[in-house]
Amino acid sequence: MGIFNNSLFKSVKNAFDKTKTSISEKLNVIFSNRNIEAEDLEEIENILLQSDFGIDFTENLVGQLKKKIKSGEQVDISSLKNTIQDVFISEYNSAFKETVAGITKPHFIVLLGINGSGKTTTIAKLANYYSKQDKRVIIGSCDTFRAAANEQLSIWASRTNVKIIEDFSKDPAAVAYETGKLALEGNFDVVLIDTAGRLHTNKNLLDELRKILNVIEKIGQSCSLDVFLVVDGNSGQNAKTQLVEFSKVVAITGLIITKLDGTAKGGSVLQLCLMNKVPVKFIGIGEHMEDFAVFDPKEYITSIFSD
Ligand SMILES: Nc1nc2c(ncn2[C@@H]2O[C@H](COP(=O)(O)OP(=O)(O)OP(=O)(O)O)[C@@H](O)[C@H]2O)c(=O)[nH]1
Ligand SMILES: [Mg+2]
Repeated sequence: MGIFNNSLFKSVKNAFDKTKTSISEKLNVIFSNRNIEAEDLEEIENILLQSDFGIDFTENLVGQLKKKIKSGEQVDISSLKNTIQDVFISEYNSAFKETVAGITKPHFIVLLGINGSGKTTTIAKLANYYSKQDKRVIIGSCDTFRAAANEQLSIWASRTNVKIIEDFSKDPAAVAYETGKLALEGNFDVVLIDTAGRLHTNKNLLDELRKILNVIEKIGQSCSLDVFLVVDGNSGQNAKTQLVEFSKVVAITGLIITKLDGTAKGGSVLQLCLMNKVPVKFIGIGEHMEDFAVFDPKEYITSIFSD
């Protein structure tokens, strides 16, 4: 499903405005009236790195531009932007060839990530996304630290047909168990598990996370499970560390990158997904329920580099 043609969501084009300004328009200013020469490549490299496009991608791109220039091809601003888009799409497609996994009901989705990355907000967005598709959704609120912060979610859930399970007297794994059990008994389609924010360095909280996942794997043996790391799009290089470190503890099946509405570092999306071969599934582009989109690599790169 495309991100621009889905009426459920706000257009994401604007979300990448800052990134677009910081890269695409910078390139326009420099190269609008002349072709790109070999001595310009370092500057292009710097511009891409400043927007967090990452060293591997940038080097690959510059290598391809170098070849084109050497062979006598004229490279202007529009062929530069086309090459950037082609390199990204080809890297993305070769990294994620085999990601089409089957879904067995109920589908469990566990969100994890550091404090404040946007997990609870994203749980509400996902619940809204699936319930609008007439899926029966149940939420397990396995964050027993932030009862007050989750109140909003409960109020919202009580107004919709989304069921929410929370019990702040129980440990998070017990809430996950209760949610999973109800999901199976009640024939739900999607089970969303919110977890407390944690750093990869906090052993107790990582043990707790493993416990939650063990419970889910046991109770949902025959069900499909996704574990999504929720990353703030502003975290730049730190997002890489989060992905690498959390991956050592749990098998992360996808990324959700939030707060892309406020960052010029939209390039980090690309770097994160290509680096660890973990696909980006959804993006957050604002604080409201509809400020959310399924990630589509082609539309993402086009929204930054098309004029
Ligand atoms: N602009 C913007 N703000 C967002 C987005 N997603 C979440 N936020 C805001 O980020 C802040 C933290 O969001 P939460 O959903 O509470 O984050 P959390 O990961 O659940 O936080 P903890 O449970 O404390 O770890 C809130 O003020 C949200 O409104 C987004 O896509 N864009
Ligand atoms: Mg939360």
